[in-house]
Amino acid sequence: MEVEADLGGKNMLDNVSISLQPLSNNLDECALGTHNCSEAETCHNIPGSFRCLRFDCPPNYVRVSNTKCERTTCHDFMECRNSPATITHYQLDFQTNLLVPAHIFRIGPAPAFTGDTIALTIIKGNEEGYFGTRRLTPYTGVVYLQRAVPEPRDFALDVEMKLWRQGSVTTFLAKMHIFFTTFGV
Ligand SMILES: [Ca+2]
Repeated sequence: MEVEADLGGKNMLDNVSISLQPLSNNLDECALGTHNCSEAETCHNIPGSFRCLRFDCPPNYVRVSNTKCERTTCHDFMECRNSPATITHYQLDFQTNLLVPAHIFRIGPAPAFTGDTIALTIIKGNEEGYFGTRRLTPYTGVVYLQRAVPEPRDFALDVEMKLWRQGSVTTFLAKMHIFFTTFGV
């Protein structure tokens, strides 16, 4: 935007531009470096704030990416079948007062093969029954929100997926960090 003004014949305001800042509290503290997360933590920006998340791998797991741990060994049939082959962290942001029921994420093997069958179970973090699971196809399921979240709130949900493929069963664990915030303000 250019502004012209008559200042005694000399145009002092040539090429003045205006800058606009949205009137919201949506600063990205993670990008700005104003967060206080430690080296071992991952900064996650949310409207109005930020969170410091830890993606630690438990014993017997090795980190294969910033958000994923892989089991190194398993010793017997039951352990190999029932302990997660991988543990993966995900972060999701939603607005408070999302209309329910609402599918909040889809989960399934990638790639999926003909004959794959899954079962989903929320094994932690759903004590108040905000979430539910259902299968859409034999190899695709969703986690959905079934109770309204009226106030800003964080959830840490452990979702287990069991996959039956060619006669064997493998367990996968998704650790979901879910943030409900009031956008804008
Ligand atoms: Ca923020």
